[in-house]
Amino acid sequence: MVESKPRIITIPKITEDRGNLGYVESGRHIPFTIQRVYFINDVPGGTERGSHAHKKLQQFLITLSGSLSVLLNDGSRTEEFVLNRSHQGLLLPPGYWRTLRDFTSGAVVIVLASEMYDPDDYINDYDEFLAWKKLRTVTA
Ligand code: T46
Repeated sequence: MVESKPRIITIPKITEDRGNLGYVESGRHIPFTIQRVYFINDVPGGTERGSHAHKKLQQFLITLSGSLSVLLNDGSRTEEFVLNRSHQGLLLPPGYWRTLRDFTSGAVVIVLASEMYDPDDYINDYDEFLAWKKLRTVTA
């Protein structure tokens, strides 16, 4: 089942004198099978990333180092999530216009994704996104 609301999920962290280890299992900690992993790093100060929505893709974002903000807009309201803990991640369902910003120097975010990379899954225009949301509400 595809969850409809974004939420923070705490993942297991094994803390030892020799350091920490965190892990994520498909179906146990996140509600999808991981098909792809990508990461974002070396983001210059003041840069924004994202500014698009996905029709189908589910993602789980974990900030391994540093901090960043994720703004999620559902077509009517915007919610902000600050990601700054490596043992917590943001479950990001499809159907949200996302903006990533306020990357601190050295921030690294790893993203676990439910699908392979598919440019056709992206909505890159905000008005198109609103129209797509409206259509979904009518047909749901
Ligand atoms: C998202 C946010 C959080 C690939 O070739 N394969 C991939 O798996 C990805 C994710 C990207 N790319 C290429 C496509 C572009 O030429 O890498 C380039 C940069 O991608 P993009 O401009 O989409 O990067 P962001 O940071 O704006 O968005 C990414 C994800 O694409 C998107 O799904 O939700 O991170």
